[in-house]
Amino acid sequence: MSILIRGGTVVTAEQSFRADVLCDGGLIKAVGTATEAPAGTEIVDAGGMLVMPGGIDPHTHMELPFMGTVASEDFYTGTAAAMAGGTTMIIDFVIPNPGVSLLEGFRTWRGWAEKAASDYSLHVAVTWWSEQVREEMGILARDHGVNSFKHFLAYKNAIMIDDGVLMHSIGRALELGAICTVHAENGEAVFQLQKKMLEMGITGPEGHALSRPPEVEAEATNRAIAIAEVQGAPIYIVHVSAEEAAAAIGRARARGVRAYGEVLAQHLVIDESVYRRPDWAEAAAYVMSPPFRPKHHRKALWAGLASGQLQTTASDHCCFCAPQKAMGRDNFTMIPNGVGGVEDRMGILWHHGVNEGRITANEFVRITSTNTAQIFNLYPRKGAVAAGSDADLVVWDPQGQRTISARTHHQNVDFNIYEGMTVQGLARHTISQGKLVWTDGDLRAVRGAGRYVNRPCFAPVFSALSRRATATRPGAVTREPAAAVTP
Ligand code: URQ
Ligand code: ZN
Ligand code: ZN
Repeated sequence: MSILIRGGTVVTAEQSFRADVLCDGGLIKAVGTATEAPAGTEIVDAGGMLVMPGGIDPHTHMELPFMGTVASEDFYTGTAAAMAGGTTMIIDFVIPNPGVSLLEGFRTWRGWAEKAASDYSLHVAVTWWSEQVREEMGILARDHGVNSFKHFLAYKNAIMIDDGVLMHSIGRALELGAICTVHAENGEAVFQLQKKMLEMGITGPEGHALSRPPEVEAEATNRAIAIAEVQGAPIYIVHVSAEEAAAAIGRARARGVRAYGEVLAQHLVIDESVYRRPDWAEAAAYVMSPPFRPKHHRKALWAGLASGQLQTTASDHCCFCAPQKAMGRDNFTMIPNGVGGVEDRMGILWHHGVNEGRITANEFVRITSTNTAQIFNLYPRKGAVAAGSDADLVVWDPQGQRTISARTHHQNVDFNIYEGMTVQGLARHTISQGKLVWTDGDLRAVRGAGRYVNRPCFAPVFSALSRRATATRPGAVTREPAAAVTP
């Protein structure tokens, strides 16, 4: 079944131009004007609208077992909601408990993700270290298309690792040509601040923010960068929320370190006042880590995205309904950390970014799709509007308006952190694998239609590093991208 998207303006990370887009067999076949369409082609009228690469969300946690419960959104409902918002691929996380085989964890998550409605891939978390972990990282990289490994410097007594594990893992990833990503908060400091809050009688959601000040994020960000830098390795910091952390990434990049930063849409528009809402459930719904910050942090995050100092945007979609959040009714440290947002990321970024003149439409594409595709070696299969790329596209209506609400969203969670916000700019049509999956409010997601997408490692740079290590102090290491990712 072929689709011709006609009359729109194609917007890529590099340029905007009038063109029709012909899709067939799950791929983009032609981008140009006066494109002939085979008989039976479905026409999508994109007049007055923009045709962009489908969003890629590099940070989601569908059906994550966490803090004694399981996230309420599963891989089917979560990818369906994502497509309703213009996102056509997610990268989720395998998070094995310490001592559990990474390969076993990977197989478990692959089973859960079978129900996905859109394409997806999986980062794998290193939550402990041994020769077995070293070995399994190699197997995952070589045989299962894993080129990114996650590390939590927070969540003490659960999945938090120490600097030794991070040092080993970054070194191993470098050998493989994979990249390490980090949740950067000093978990020991958080743990002790949590105890202090409780001893002071602060048990509500406000204690969550007070126990995770920007300083604990900045410290861990600097530490993660340093542990990568001394090995000449790249590093990717997830959910950068504090200006001090953004600055640490900017300084590292200026020194030639290949450091990347990811910003969550919610940290750009919601501030820490939510934790002071009188209704406990309303405040607890916003408990996530890093927490929402005072407003002044936003400026640095937007500036980082507009300047290229920060590269990607995500949702960190990790949903818990009110009864789950209520597990921490008397003790904020028991409130499952996580919020939704996979459906609203693109609309929030377009409205507050492009409409308000903070970023251009091309930068919007860069930070919602293309940069993620390039960093995780999915490009140009994903994150591009070009012949031969996957037909994952969004027809974006810059005039369309909608008011965000849990009453109308497609996410499987009873709360929407953007409740009541009106945005101008929305996905009018979403095409996944060359099929219309969302059109004018009609969601046609198919359970299990999604594919696991391999992400080949970059050429191992260890040899280059060892050459450099003898000649000079370890510094920036260029990552020669592997050959174009073949569908
Ligand atoms: O830390 C994360 O990224 C996961 C556990 C989701 N929860 C959160 O609060 N960000
Ligand atoms: Zn995290
Ligand atoms: Zn996360």
